[in-house]
Amino acid sequence: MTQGFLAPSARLSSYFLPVLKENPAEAQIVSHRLMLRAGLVRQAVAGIYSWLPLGYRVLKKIEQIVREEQDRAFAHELLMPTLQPAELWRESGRYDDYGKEMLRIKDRHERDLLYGPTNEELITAIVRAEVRSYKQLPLTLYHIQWKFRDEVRPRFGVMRGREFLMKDAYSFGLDYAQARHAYNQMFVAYLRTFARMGLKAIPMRAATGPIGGDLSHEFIILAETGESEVFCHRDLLALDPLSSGVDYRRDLDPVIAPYTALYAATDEKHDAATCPVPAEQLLHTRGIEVGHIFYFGTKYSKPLGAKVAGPKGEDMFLEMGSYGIGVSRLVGGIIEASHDAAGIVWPEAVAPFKVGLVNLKPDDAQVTAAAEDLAAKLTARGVEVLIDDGDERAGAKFATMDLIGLPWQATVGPRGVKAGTVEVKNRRDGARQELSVEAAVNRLAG
Ligand code: 5CA
Repeated sequence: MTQGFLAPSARLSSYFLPVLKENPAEAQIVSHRLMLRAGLVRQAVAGIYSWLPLGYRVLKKIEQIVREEQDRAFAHELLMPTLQPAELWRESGRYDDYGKEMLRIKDRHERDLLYGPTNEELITAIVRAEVRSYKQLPLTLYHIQWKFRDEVRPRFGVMRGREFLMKDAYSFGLDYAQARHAYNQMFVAYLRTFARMGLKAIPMRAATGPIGGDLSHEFIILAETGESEVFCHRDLLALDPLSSGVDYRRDLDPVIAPYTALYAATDEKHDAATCPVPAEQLLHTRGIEVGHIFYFGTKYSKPLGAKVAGPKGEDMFLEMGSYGIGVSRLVGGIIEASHDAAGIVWPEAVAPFKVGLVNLKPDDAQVTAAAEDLAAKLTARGVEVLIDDGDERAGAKFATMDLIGLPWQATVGPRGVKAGTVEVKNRRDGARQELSVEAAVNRLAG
């Protein structure tokens, strides 16, 4: 369906889609190569990218799925700035701990600022100033904002960038029970979010690193080119989080139990000696971390003094967790999981357009009228269409369509116009069908 905030259609003759015929030498993994070749991004400087129109549409669609599932789980969206005052990070003790990964900036008054690598301190400061009573809890807030981490080795394009788009949520509860419920809500929201993007993301017990705390899960999609080494029970691949609805107010332990009951761990947590899974059921592979959730109790609320009056009037420090999704990393991750020799194969939910409409003879008035008519009928049905009305030869047009990976291709040419038909091709399985215009519209709008 058309997403109201994105243009419903575009014409290649006037679009900005700089595709590359050759593989760029600097790209080591397939998603990075394809993102450059399909004109999705261009590097500004190491680890920092501009999002070109086609790539930006994918980024926005991923962002929107993330947003819908956060909202459904009772998290509320806000927007914090990219720049933060250093004082807050001195309060938590992380200003020095974070080391060279943090980009430190001085303003004209010599005040220390930093480009946020994450937002625990800033959100805690907001909540400590406004939330005074246990009656205002529990509360989960999130934003989708650019982060900066001066990674030693930015690589693999948007997968390990220095500037990257993250969804980060923060939960505030009165006690462990509230904090744990918020953790479970995000656990389930993550399962649904990644499944909607056509991904199998497996939650794994993980180390907590600089965010801290003692309970954490990474959500990892399996891919040979992934940076993490992972071990998990094969049965995890068979679970489908979208097979039933979910009530986020209810106890969610039974919903997450099928996932947490099966063994899954990154190499940091895996121990071959104690691993309970028999070798034939253990999957040992690599993966891409697309999300990470943490419960860390009062790690930030205590040093920052974030407390509320409890039911008996006593001061209680807020019990917190934080929950990240790598929105820009997901663009690369989805391509790693879904491509073939000819190019990207977008899952429909995140495709920049649903249909690529190839006009084989733009200088033929009848063919062009038929192509325009089909485009108008499709957009009227809410289908996003990229119309190739350029004058390249047919082979080059089809190669570009395959490369950019729109789920469907519809071809209008002189032969079809005479017969009153359109050729419809599915990008994933390559199946082609000659359909009447009406049948084609119904198929593509279905
Ligand atoms: N504050 C917590 C949760 S909000 C946090 O920052 N967690 S994180 O460090 O694990 O990052 C969350 C997600 O951002 C990761 O799971 C990953 O998908 C993404 N991410 C982290 N670093 C990068 C990077 N350098 N490039 C692209 N994405 C990244």
